[in-house]
Amino acid sequence: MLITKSVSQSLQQLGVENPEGVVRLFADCDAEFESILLRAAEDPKMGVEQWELMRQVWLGRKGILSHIGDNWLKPAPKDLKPIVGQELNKLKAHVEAALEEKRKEIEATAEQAAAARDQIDLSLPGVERAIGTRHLIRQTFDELLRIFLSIGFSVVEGPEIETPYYNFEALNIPEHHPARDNMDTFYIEGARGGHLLRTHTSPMQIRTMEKQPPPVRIVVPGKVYRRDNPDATHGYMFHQIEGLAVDTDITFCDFKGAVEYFVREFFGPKTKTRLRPSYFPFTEPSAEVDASCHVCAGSGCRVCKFSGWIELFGAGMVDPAVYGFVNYDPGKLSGFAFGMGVDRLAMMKYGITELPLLFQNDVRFLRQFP
Ligand code: 2NL
Repeated sequence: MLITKSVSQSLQQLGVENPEGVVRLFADCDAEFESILLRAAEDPKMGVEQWELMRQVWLGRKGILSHIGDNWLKPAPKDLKPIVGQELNKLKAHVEAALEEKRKEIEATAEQAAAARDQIDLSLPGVERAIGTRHLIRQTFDELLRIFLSIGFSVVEGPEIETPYYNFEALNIPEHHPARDNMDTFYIEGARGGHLLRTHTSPMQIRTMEKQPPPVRIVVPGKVYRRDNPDATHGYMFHQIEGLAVDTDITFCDFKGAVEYFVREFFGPKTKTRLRPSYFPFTEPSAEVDASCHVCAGSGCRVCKFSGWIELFGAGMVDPAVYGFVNYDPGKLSGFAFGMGVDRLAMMKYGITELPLLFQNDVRFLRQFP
């Protein structure tokens, strides 16, 4: 029988009757503890919890040493009691010391493992974070603004929610003009006095002229909204830059010169410009500005639909009727204005055929315009 199993019996039941027997019994007990300890130390399954369990088994309230106290020491005959007490204390001290040493050892190796885990390998390459780039539309805006700033225009911005007066009335677009149809314009429901999403950035030109006397030389960049059925080249929102120059001596030549300068700056110095007659309620005369195709230089290709020309934007001399709305004197003042779609210009310049690519934010697309 294992000695550790015999602790539920008394010395008398174990047949131990003299001091020598007691010493031998405790020596066997100690040897058994040693051998258990040795085997456990070599067992890879022994973790923190298993060692704690071992401590309970030996030193716990209902552990082996406690049983020895109850079953060997307490009922021992008077003459054996001192030696049993001595031996029990010796065994207890040994077990305590051995298990405590083991505990410290485990703690130390756990600390070492944690320290090893936390070691930073400074030779590893760092984490590179992409910082991103300006979106192609932003890049195009910046380029357009750079060109107009270089010939003396300033930049003005304003609200996307406007009143019909600034968006239509003051631009000489009367009440029943088809552009005001709610097929083309987003009206905001329930707004007192009626509000709408601006269909062009012109309202800001009107507001600027209302506030300041001529000369005026401004460009107005921003988002504008029109009810279109979305397809490869149309959305319900697009980016626009409109420009306005008003002074006492601005002629059609100034208009043409500014337009030609802009086209050469944006598409390259060899680009030719062509004006075609057009109509806008707020300009007279009005023109469509075409540029010679930057892909085939005018000889005809798919991009220009074999015409040699690409339609860029609409423009014209400001209709005198517009001055009437802002208290400018149409007898003394003249000027030109233009409105261009930024998305369209970006698509033409960079050979993009699908408008949605500009708004899907797919990095495979964006990466091509660093
Ligand atoms: C186009 C054509 C244009 C204007 C916008 C304008 C503004 C004022 C007075 C006169 Cl305050 N004109 N703007 C003039 C001509 C054409 O836009 O197709 N835009 C996308």
